Amino acid sequence: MREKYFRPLTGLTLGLPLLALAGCQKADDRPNIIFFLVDDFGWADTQVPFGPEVYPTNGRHDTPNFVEMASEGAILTNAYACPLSSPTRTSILTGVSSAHTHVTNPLASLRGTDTAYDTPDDSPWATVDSLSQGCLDSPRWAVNGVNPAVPGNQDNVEDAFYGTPYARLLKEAGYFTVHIGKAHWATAGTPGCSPYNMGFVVNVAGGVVEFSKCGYRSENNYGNVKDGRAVPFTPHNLMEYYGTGTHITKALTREALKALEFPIQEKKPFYLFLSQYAVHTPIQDDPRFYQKYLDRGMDEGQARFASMVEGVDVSLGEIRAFLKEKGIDKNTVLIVMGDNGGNSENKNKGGILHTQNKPLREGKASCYEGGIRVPMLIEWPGKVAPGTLINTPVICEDLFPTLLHLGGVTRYETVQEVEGQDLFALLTKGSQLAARQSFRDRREAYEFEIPESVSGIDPERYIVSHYPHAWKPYVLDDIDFLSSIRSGRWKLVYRMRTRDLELYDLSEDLGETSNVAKAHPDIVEKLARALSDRLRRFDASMPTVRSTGEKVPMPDEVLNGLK
Ligand SMILES: [Ca+2]
Repeated sequence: MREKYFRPLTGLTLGLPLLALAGCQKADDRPNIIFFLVDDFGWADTQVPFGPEVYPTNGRHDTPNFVEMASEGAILTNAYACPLSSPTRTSILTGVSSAHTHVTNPLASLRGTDTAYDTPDDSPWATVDSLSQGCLDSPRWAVNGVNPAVPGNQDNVEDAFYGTPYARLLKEAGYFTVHIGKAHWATAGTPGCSPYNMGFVVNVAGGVVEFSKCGYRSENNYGNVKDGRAVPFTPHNLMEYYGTGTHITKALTREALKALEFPIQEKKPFYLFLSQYAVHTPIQDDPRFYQKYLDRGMDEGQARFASMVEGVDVSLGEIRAFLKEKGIDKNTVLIVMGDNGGNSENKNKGGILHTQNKPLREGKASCYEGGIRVPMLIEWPGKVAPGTLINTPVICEDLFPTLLHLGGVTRYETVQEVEGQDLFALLTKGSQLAARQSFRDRREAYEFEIPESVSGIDPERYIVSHYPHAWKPYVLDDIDFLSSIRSGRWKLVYRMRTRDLELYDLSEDLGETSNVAKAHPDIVEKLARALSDRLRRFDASMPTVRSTGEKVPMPDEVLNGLK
C-alpha cells in the first residue's frame, strides 16, 4: 500500500470546529486520553474476569485498582492483540493489520536484523522424511518496523511499513502528546526509532531496547550503566531514580504524572501513552510486594511475576488518584490493554509452563486464544456506562481510529489505508445499551450482543491473526507457523506445518480443546476462504517449505484434505 489515501469526509461536522479550536486560546473541553499498555499482560493476570466466569487464575495476584476501574468503567471481554509486541504496537500506530504491515515478529535493536527462526535442522520436522513438508523457513518480513510518514521523511527505509502515525495526527489537532515507557516499533538508525518522530512531544524511556541488556531495578540503573560504562539499548532518561530502590514501573508512573503537570496547567488536552515495560521479561521482583507472595506459598518465579503485576496495579491506581486530585477525572478517557497474551514459555515466571493463561490455550506468540486475547478496560465518566461488559470482538488496530475519534479527530489524511474500526459508538452508546439490560447472571451479560445498528461494528466481524515464523530456536508446535480467523462463536486455526485446519466453538469451548472441523465442513470452508482472501489481499508473508522452496499453501488450497 503506497498510494495516498483520504478518509471519507464523514466527520466533517465534528472535525473542523475542533481543529479550528486547537490554534486559539479558548477553553478546550476535549477529553484527555490515557492509553495504559501493559507488556505481555495475560488475560487472567488480574482479579478482573474477562470471560463468562471467574477462574482460579484470576485469584493469583492482588489487583484492586483494576477491579475498581472495571466497576467504574467497561470490560471488553473479547479484545485481541497480535501474538507479539512489535506487531501489536505497529498495528496500533498505523491502524493496519500486522499481516498487512508485515511486522510479524518482535523487532531487533539493530537495523536489518531478522529475529525470526526457521525450523531447526535437528528437529523431527527436518530429519524425519514423513514430516519433511512441515520443515519451514521463515519468510521475509518488515524487520525495520514502521517508518513514519511525517513532514520531511520519505518512504525510503527497506523492510519497513510507511504509515502516518496516529500520535502525529493528535499532536496536529492540538493534543499535548506524551510517550512514557516502551516503544518497540522501529530499529536503531531508522526515523521510527524515536517517539519524537512518531508525533510525541515528550518521551521518557522510549526508544530501542534489547531485553537481554535491560533491567527493571534501580540498583543496577535499569541496565544503563555497567562497570562504569554506558550500555546502549536500555530504558533511558531515568537517571534520577538510579540507586533509589525505585522499580521501573514506579519510576515510569512518576515521570508520566510529572509530564502531565504542564498541559494541566496550560489547560491543554493531553494524550498520555504510558507503555509499561512490566510484566515482560526480565522477571525481576518489585520489592514492595515480593515477600507477600512468597509468604502465600508461591515459588520465587511466581512471586517475582506477581510482584510485577501488583506494581502495575498500583501504577494504575496512582494514575486514577492523580486525575481525581487534579479534578480532571471526569474529562479523561482511560484505556487499559495488554500488548499480547501472557508469556507461557518463560521458566523465570515459575509455576508450570503453558498454564498461566488458563482457561485459554497457550500464550504469547500463539494464534490460540492465550496468545492473542488480552485484558482491556475503558473508563470515561458519563460516557462509558460503568460496570458493563462489551462483548463485541475488537482488535488492536481499532485503537487508531478510536483514539483519534476520542480526541475529536475524525477527518484526517493518512498514507496508509486504515483497516481498524472506530469503536467510539461501541464504547459509548454500546455500553449504555448494555447498562439498560437486566441480566440474570454474568454469563447472560457476557452473551449479550450489542447490535451493529448501535455500535457500527458487526459482532461477527472477522478477527485475523497471522504468525508465519518460529518463535524460538526450538520447536513450539502450538505457537510456530500458525494463522487464525474468528467470526462470532467460530475460530479457525491453520497449522502451516501440517496443513491442518482446526475449528473451535468458542461459545462452548473457550480453551480450544475440541476440534470440531469434521462436524462443520461448511464453516471450515467459509472461514478458510475468508482467511485466504485477507492474506492474499495483504500480500501476507508466508513461510516456505525447505525441501521444495515453495510457499506454504493458503488455507483454502488445503480444503480437500477435510472431505
Ligand atoms: Ca509484549
